[in-house]
Amino acid sequence: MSSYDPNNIFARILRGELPCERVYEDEHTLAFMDIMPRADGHVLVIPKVEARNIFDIPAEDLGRLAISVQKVARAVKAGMDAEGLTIQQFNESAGGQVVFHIHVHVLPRWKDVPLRP
Ligand code: DGP
Repeated sequence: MSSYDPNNIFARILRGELPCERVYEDEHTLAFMDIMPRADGHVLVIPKVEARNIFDIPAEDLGRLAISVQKVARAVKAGMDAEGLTIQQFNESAGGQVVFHIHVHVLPRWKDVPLRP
């Protein structure tokens, strides 16, 4: 299995080396606006633990991440007045992952409005 690269973009955001538009933070997780939004209000939720993707994140941290995703999902749905929500999470290049620090996409949705590519 591939290893964790501590210089990936989200690790650098966590260390404060790169800026982000922060929308939620607690002891274990951080949520911020996606720089290439595929929907208005597109948020990313990440754990603070060093984990590449679903294959190496410890179960306890995955649970904490899920709890934050639910909090962010509820806030984003209300804040954006969305009709629904899509949650996506990609693993390894073949699975569509580009940034190799595990993250969850929270995408507000409206009927008949497709996600942008
Ligand atoms: P993926 O690994 O396929 O889930 O895609 C990575 C996502 O991260 C993509 O939607 C764009 C976003 N992204 C990439 N670089 C940055 C960045 O520097 N800042 C922010 N806020 N988002 C980024």
